[in-house]
Amino acid sequence: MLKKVNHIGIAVRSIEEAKRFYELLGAEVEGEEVVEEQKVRVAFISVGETRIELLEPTSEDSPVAKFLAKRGEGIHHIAFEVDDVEEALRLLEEKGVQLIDRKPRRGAHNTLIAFIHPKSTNGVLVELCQEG
Ligand code: CMX
Repeated sequence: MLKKVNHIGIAVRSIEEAKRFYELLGAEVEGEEVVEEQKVRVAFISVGETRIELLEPTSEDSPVAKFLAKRGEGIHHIAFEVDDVEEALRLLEEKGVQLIDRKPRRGAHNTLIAFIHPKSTNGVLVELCQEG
Protein backbone atom coordinates (compact mmCIF):
# COMPACT_ATOMS: atom_id res chain seq x y z
CA MET A 1 0.00 0.00 0.00
CA LEU A 2 2.81 2.46 0.87
CA LYS A 3 4.60 3.46 -2.35
CA LYS A 4 7.22 5.88 -1.08
CA VAL A 5 7.83 8.83 1.18
CA ASN A 6 6.25 11.62 -0.84
CA HIS A 7 7.51 14.45 1.38
CA ILE A 8 8.59 15.47 4.85
CA GLY A 9 6.86 18.55 6.24
CA ILE A 10 8.87 21.06 8.23
CA ALA A 11 7.08 23.81 10.17
CA VAL A 12 8.81 27.18 9.79
CA ARG A 13 7.97 30.72 10.81
CA SER A 14 9.06 32.11 7.43
CA ILE A 15 9.62 30.29 4.16
CA GLU A 16 11.69 33.26 2.95
CA GLU A 17 14.13 32.77 5.84
CA ALA A 18 14.09 28.97 5.90
CA LYS A 19 14.78 28.50 2.22
CA ARG A 20 18.18 30.20 2.48
CA PHE A 21 19.65 27.11 4.13
CA TYR A 22 18.53 24.85 1.26
CA GLU A 23 19.74 27.35 -1.32
CA LEU A 24 23.21 27.24 0.29
CA LEU A 25 23.16 23.52 -0.52
CA GLY A 26 22.33 24.28 -4.15
CA ALA A 27 18.70 23.19 -3.89
CA GLU A 28 15.91 24.96 -5.71
CA VAL A 29 12.86 25.97 -3.74
CA GLU A 30 9.80 25.76 -5.93
CA GLY A 31 6.06 25.32 -6.07
CA GLU A 32 5.10 27.99 -3.55
CA GLU A 33 1.39 27.82 -2.96
CA VAL A 34 -1.19 28.73 -0.32
CA VAL A 35 -3.38 25.81 0.77
CA GLU A 36 -6.38 27.76 2.10
CA GLU A 37 -8.11 24.78 3.65
CA GLN A 38 -5.04 23.99 5.79
CA LYS A 39 -4.20 27.67 6.43
CA VAL A 40 -0.60 27.22 5.30
CA ARG A 41 1.77 28.52 2.66
CA VAL A 42 3.97 25.72 1.33
CA ALA A 43 7.15 25.48 -0.73
CA PHE A 44 8.92 22.35 -1.94
CA ILE A 45 12.54 21.29 -2.24
CA SER A 46 13.25 18.17 -4.29
CA VAL A 47 15.82 15.74 -2.93
CA GLY A 48 15.97 12.75 -5.26
CA GLU A 49 12.56 11.11 -5.25
CA THR A 50 11.51 12.75 -2.00
CA ARG A 51 10.66 16.34 -1.26
CA ILE A 52 10.90 18.58 1.74
CA GLU A 53 7.78 20.68 2.27
CA LEU A 54 8.29 23.93 4.14
CA LEU A 55 5.08 24.96 5.92
CA GLU A 56 4.39 28.49 7.06
CA PRO A 57 1.11 29.32 8.80
CA THR A 58 -1.14 31.90 7.14
CA SER A 59 -3.23 32.55 10.24
CA GLU A 60 -3.07 32.19 14.00
CA ASP A 61 -5.57 29.35 14.07
CA SER A 62 -3.60 27.29 11.53
CA PRO A 63 -2.54 23.83 12.86
CA VAL A 64 1.01 24.84 11.96
CA ALA A 65 0.77 28.05 14.04
CA LYS A 66 -0.35 25.92 17.00
CA PHE A 67 2.55 23.53 16.43
CA LEU A 68 5.09 26.40 16.28
CA ALA A 69 3.71 27.93 19.47
CA LYS A 70 3.89 24.63 21.33
CA ARG A 71 7.07 23.04 19.93
CA GLY A 72 8.88 25.64 17.83
CA GLU A 73 10.20 25.02 14.31
CA GLY A 74 10.94 21.45 13.27
CA ILE A 75 9.68 18.30 11.58
CA HIS A 76 5.89 18.47 11.47
CA HIS A 77 4.74 15.43 9.46
CA ILE A 78 5.77 12.65 7.13
CA ALA A 79 3.72 12.02 4.00
CA PHE A 80 3.44 8.53 2.51
CA GLU A 81 2.22 8.13 -1.03
CA VAL A 82 -0.50 5.55 -1.60
CA ASP A 83 -2.52 4.58 -4.68
CA ASP A 84 -5.88 5.18 -3.07
CA VAL A 85 -6.26 7.34 0.05
CA GLU A 86 -9.93 6.53 0.50
CA GLU A 87 -9.24 2.80 0.53
CA ALA A 88 -6.32 3.25 2.96
CA LEU A 89 -8.55 5.26 5.33
CA ARG A 90 -11.21 2.59 5.20
CA LEU A 91 -8.73 -0.15 6.10
CA LEU A 92 -7.16 1.88 8.93
CA GLU A 93 -10.52 2.84 10.39
CA GLU A 94 -11.55 -0.81 10.39
CA LYS A 95 -8.45 -1.57 12.47
CA GLY A 96 -9.29 1.15 14.99
CA VAL A 97 -6.59 3.64 13.94
CA GLN A 98 -7.45 7.19 15.00
CA LEU A 99 -7.96 9.28 11.88
CA ILE A 100 -7.96 13.08 11.69
CA ASP A 101 -9.58 13.08 8.25
CA ARG A 102 -12.15 10.40 7.59
CA LYS A 103 -12.38 11.53 3.98
CA PRO A 104 -9.56 12.72 1.70
CA ARG A 105 -9.24 16.44 1.08
CA ARG A 106 -7.28 18.57 -1.37
CA GLY A 107 -3.61 19.18 -0.57
CA ALA A 108 -0.92 21.16 -2.37
CA HIS A 109 -0.35 20.53 -6.11
CA ASN A 110 -3.67 18.86 -6.71
CA THR A 111 -3.06 15.91 -4.40
CA LEU A 112 -5.64 14.11 -2.27
CA ILE A 113 -4.51 13.94 1.35
CA ALA A 114 -5.63 12.71 4.76
CA PHE A 115 -3.97 12.92 8.17
CA ILE A 116 -3.69 10.16 10.78
CA HIS A 117 -3.57 11.20 14.43
CA PRO A 118 -0.10 11.07 16.09
CA LYS A 119 -1.69 9.16 18.99
CA SER A 120 -2.04 6.16 16.65
CA THR A 121 1.37 6.52 14.98
CA ASN A 122 3.98 6.61 17.76
CA GLY A 123 3.85 10.40 18.01
CA VAL A 124 4.40 11.19 14.32
CA LEU A 125 1.77 13.11 12.37
CA VAL A 126 1.30 10.96 9.25
CA GLU A 127 -0.18 12.21 5.99
CA LEU A 128 -1.37 9.83 3.30
CA CYS A 129 -1.29 11.34 -0.14
CA GLN A 130 -2.39 10.37 -3.59
CA GLU A 131 -1.06 12.13 -6.67
CA GLY A 132 -3.33 13.54 -9.36
N1 CMX B 1 3.40 15.89 15.24
C1 CMX B 1 3.33 15.10 16.34
N2 CMX B 1 2.45 15.34 17.37
C2 CMX B 1 1.64 16.40 17.24
C3 CMX B 1 1.66 17.26 16.13
C4 CMX B 1 2.59 16.96 15.11
N3 CMX B 1 2.66 17.72 14.00
N4 CMX B 1 0.73 18.22 16.30
C5 CMX B 1 0.14 17.99 17.48
N5 CMX B 1 0.69 16.89 18.05
C6 CMX B 1 0.32 16.28 19.32
C7 CMX B 1 0.42 17.30 20.45
O1 CMX B 1 1.73 17.37 20.97
C8 CMX B 1 -0.58 16.74 21.44
O2 CMX B 1 -0.01 15.66 22.17
P1 CMX B 1 -0.30 15.49 23.74
O3 CMX B 1 -1.80 15.27 23.82
O4 CMX B 1 0.50 14.30 24.11
O5 CMX B 1 0.14 16.78 24.36
C9 CMX B 1 -1.67 16.13 20.56
O6 CMX B 1 -1.05 15.89 19.28
C10 CMX B 1 -2.83 17.09 20.39
O7 CMX B 1 -2.29 18.32 19.93
P2 CMX B 1 -2.90 19.77 20.20
O8 CMX B 1 -1.79 20.76 20.30
O9 CMX B 1 -3.92 19.71 21.30
O10 CMX B 1 -3.54 20.16 18.86
P3 CMX B 1 -4.90 19.70 18.23
O11 CMX B 1 -5.46 18.51 18.92
O12 CMX B 1 -5.72 20.91 18.10
O13 CMX B 1 -4.39 19.26 16.78
C11 CMX B 1 -3.70 17.70 15.17
C12 CMX B 1 -3.44 18.26 16.56
C13 CMX B 1 -2.51 16.81 14.79
C14 CMX B 1 -5.01 16.91 15.19
C15 CMX B 1 -3.84 18.92 14.16
O14 CMX B 1 -2.69 19.67 14.18
C16 CMX B 1 -4.18 18.47 12.76
O15 CMX B 1 -5.34 18.23 12.43
N6 CMX B 1 -3.19 18.36 11.87
C17 CMX B 1 -3.42 17.94 10.52
C18 CMX B 1 -3.56 19.10 9.61
C19 CMX B 1 -2.27 19.85 9.38
O16 CMX B 1 -1.32 19.76 10.14
N7 CMX B 1 -2.23 20.63 8.28
C20 CMX B 1 -1.07 21.40 7.91
C21 CMX B 1 -0.27 20.72 6.82
C22 CMX B 1 -0.82 21.04 5.45
C23 CMX B 1 -0.21 20.36 4.25
O17 CMX B 1 0.76 19.57 4.33
O18 CMX B 1 -0.74 20.63 3.15
